[in-house]
Amino acid sequence: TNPLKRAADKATDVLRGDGAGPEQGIPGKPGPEAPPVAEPTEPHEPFPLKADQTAPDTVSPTGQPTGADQARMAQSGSYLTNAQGTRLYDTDHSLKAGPRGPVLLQDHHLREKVMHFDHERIPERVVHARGAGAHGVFRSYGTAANVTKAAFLARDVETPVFVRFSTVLGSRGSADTVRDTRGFATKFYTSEGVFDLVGNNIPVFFIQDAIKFPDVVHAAKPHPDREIPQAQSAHDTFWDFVTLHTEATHHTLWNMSDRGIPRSLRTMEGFGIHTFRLVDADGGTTLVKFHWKPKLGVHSLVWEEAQIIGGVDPDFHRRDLADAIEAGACPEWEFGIQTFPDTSDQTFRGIDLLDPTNIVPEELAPVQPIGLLTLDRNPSNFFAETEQVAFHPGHLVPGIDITDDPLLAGRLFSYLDTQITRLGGPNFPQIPVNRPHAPVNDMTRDGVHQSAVHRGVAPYRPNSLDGGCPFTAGADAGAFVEAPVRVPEATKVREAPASFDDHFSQPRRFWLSMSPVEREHIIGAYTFELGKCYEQAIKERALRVLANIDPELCAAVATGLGLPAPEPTVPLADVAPSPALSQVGHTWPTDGRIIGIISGPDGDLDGVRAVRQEVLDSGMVPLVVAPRGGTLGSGTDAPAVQRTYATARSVEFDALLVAGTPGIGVDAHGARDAKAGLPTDRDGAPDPRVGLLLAEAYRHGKAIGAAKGGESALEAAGIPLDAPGVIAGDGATTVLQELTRLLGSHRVWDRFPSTA
Ligand code: HDD
Repeated sequence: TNPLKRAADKATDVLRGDGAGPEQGIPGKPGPEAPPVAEPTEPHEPFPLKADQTAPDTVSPTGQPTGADQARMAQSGSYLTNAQGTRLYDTDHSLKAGPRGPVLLQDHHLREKVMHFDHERIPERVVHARGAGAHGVFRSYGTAANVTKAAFLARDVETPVFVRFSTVLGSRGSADTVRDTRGFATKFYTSEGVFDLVGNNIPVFFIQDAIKFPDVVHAAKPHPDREIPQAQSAHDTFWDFVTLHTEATHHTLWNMSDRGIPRSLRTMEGFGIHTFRLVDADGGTTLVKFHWKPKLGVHSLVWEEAQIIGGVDPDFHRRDLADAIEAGACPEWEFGIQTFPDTSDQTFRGIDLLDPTNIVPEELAPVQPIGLLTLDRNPSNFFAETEQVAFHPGHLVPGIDITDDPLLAGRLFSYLDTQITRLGGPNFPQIPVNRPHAPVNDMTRDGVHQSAVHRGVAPYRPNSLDGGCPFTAGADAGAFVEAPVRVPEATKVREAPASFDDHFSQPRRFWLSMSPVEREHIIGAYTFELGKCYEQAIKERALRVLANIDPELCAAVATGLGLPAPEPTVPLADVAPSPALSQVGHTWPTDGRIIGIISGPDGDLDGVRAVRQEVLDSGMVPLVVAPRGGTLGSGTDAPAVQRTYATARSVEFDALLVAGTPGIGVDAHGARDAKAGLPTDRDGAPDPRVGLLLAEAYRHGKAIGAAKGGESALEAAGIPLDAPGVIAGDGATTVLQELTRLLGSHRVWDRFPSTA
């Protein structure tokens, strides 16, 4: 149990006294029977400091170092105090004129406590408000050392990182599994300063110029009159914008694909999107695109799962990430770069590298691994770390520079600006999670929330009063020096280059690269989203856009909407598919996969025990699902029950195994057997919630197994025992082996109608 809580409970008990009035616990005024002083019996040590929370090199007014010690000050000592460090004897009652009398204005503790509470919320991020973060480490292979002088990319360098994943559209409290782009922002605390890679799980963007960002966000956010729908793109204003503004077509298509509903944050790719410029030690430059490749593979939910989870467990992704890290199944991504020569036209094989709606297929420019990211520590305080972390694409280090992508240019302005509103002033780099691990010696001073006490009298250059310090460094001493790139002579215009005008060939490549089942999902997503729109004109316009991607896609969605399919208005692009874009057809590790083992008190308990152990031994997670909580059966080795028929839902499991007879559980209200409400001709049928578990898992293409009589539960759920991915056998562990093999492909793809 939590020592903090125990101490707090004990202290409260002591203060309350046994039958004594509240005043009897006041220190110094003991009642006759109460102990004289409230002594917490198990004071806790200060929380351990985090390496990433060391502060700028400054001193406090008392000459004590701040920063590291300041972080410790956040919670220290055994006694409850006010914000000024004065100990409190009671924080549960306002100061009153007698127990039933009016509250006194002079209650300064009440005033301070409520004042702070009133200001606990800060503005949520205008986009990417819903997020989850984790600490980790980046280990560099050194394979990029020939193209960049960035110290953290040299061979075998370890750099602490903080990563924040997010959805884009929803508010802070919105559901995790909505159809949306996911943010993938990484803060590298390098020895040369902070480098932020502020990317997404989709390699292209809606717009080519940052000046359109307010438009796309206003269109995608809830309607301004009723503020609905929350965290959805399935509404008129979104589709109005993306069908009028066809440069959004490529990103929208990715959103409508399985990429828009990741299975887990641990199974998402990440992309830097823009083309960046790497600079080597001799000043040579290379254009690159950054990639994060998850070791567990790229996996998604199916749409029905995503919708169910939105209600059943809105924190699904956040919980999954934190649980995995806590269990030691630390997620890993390989960092990679696609490299391109830094030519004057900044194109590669005809693809404009400055257009952020373009990818370069991996078949044309392979992703070369340059390091490994491991997330191994959960934040200890969500607000302090995940909420207050502030990313900025302009946080660059020597060896990594920007290009003239017009989307990136606007971002360089926007991210600093937004932190001033969100974090209340310009000193947000001093917030612990934002502090660089390299020494900071800047000449910015003062401002709201200044927490450094700077030394010296001359925060300006040149100066003589501080001995001319600090000095500027040259490139040879680790300074960030902009790559001396030639800017073409030109006339000021508000225009995009003609090469930005092709809005359909890249989406067509994506569509052609999808497997049949992925195409079916895309058709389903467009049909759903456009079906939620009210305006006929928007649906018709959307179909005209789809016709320019592919007639088959357009016709299928048109059928679903009950509208005629229009003809393309541009010639269909002749592009080769990029197989790397498909998520289907690979085999992946099964680490961390969740196996639901369903059984009842009369089930195959030996089988449950054996399967549980094998699942654990192979790095997966067993969850025993049974009619009631507690243990399954009796005896010291009776398996513990993690989910009951009332609390389990299929969406949590990657595969299900029924070991023997599942039995009947208590209904959701705990009042009676679930069977009691069933018609008598269902007597002998398993619990209907087991049927729902199995039927959903079957519909969602999950591997399902049954052993020792569990087959009858499958049959009762209408699942054919000879269907693809359904394994029936006598030994539970033999069935498990087959299920594990199937899990390597993530789902039983053969079960989806389109591939039958
Ligand atoms: Fe942005 C947040 C990713 C274009 C303006 N953005 C934000 C976050 C991510 C991205 C992952 C959340 C960071 C966090 O976890 O704190 N944004 C992108 C990508 C873009 C992009 C990959 C295009 C390639 N963004 C973009 C543009 C603008 C912004 C063009 C403005 C002109 N983005 C912001 C912002 C946010 C933000 C308003 C909100 C909170 C924050 O910055 O710190 O400034």
